[in-house]
Amino acid sequence: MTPKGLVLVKSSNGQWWRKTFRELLPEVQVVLLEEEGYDPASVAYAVVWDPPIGMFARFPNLQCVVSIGAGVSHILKDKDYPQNVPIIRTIGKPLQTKMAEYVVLHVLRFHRRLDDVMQAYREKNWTQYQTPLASEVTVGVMGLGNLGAVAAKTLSDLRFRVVGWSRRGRSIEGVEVYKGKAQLREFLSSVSILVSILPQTPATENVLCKEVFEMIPDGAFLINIGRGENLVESDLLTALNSGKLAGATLDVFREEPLSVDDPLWAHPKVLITCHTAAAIDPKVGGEIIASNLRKFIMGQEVPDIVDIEQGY
Ligand code: NDP
Ligand code: OXD
Repeated sequence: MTPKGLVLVKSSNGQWWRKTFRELLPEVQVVLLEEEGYDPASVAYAVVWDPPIGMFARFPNLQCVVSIGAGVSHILKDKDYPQNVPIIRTIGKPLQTKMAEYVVLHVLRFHRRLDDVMQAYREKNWTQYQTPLASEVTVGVMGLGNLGAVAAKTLSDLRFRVVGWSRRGRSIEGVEVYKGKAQLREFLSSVSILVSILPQTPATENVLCKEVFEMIPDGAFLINIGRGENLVESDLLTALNSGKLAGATLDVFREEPLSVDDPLWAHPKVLITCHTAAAIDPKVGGEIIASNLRKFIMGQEVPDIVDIEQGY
């Protein structure tokens, strides 16, 4: 079936997407946002990462938008986003595995005191650090969606005590689940390592703030992988400097790339990774996106449609 209308791509890697669609979805015609000479009214589908504000208003006949990634805050930050145009987000097993790997890596870094071990090694200092059993350590996972649920289950399989928190709650084997604001304090009350894999929505913005840090036991660690907008950076610095929090791993930031002047870079208790926790693998991502778009065009059921009203 030859679809009517163009597929518009907004990506820093537009030519790669053109080639990928030629191979995987040859029935569509691709234009890149930066190109000229196409009629905006003929754009029917958009495949985007970080589109400029106002972009969607230029295309009156859009039928769907595909996010090159699991998150959609880069799309919904546009207040004029046409609410009747469905958004398909991109996830899949490889992304879940990557995210779980990242979470395990950074939880174990804190749990097994890797920074101290590395320091002792550099000093040729024979210190045998004792660490508690995983079952004596509580890891809290905020956000139990496609990525958070798999990360929580993986930690539980490693024998950590795992508690999870989400808006509506859900059942995950080996995980004690709490839901909503009413159960936030109880969720946080025993957490030694807090992992946030929340989307950015109006309800989650600034959720990682002073009030939350005060609800966690002293000396806990934070890992933020969801979105930078969910964290109040100044509250984090205060909590780290006072010793309330013992350390943080941050993968996402309000402004990316993080400015070289940002105090987080130099903070001794902070490790920064550059939004790489579960960066989508281009080949796998291309295959998922081409398959989802084909399903949409053919009128078939498409997985991972976003609830635009909730923002994720
Ligand atoms: P999902 O949409 O599958 O899950 C989101 C989870 O967050 C759900 O459990 C949802 O609760 C919960 N949630 C949403 N709003 C609230 C709220 N107000 N209070 C409590 N819980 C809430 O998302 P994914 O798991 O696929 O991805 C999560 C986020 O991870 C993405 O939106 C993106 O920002 C980020 N991400 C980061 C990457 C990186 O490399 N750093 C890579 C990929 C994604 P409920 O289950 O009740 O609906
Ligand atoms: C995503 C991301 O949303 O990489 O997929 O952050």
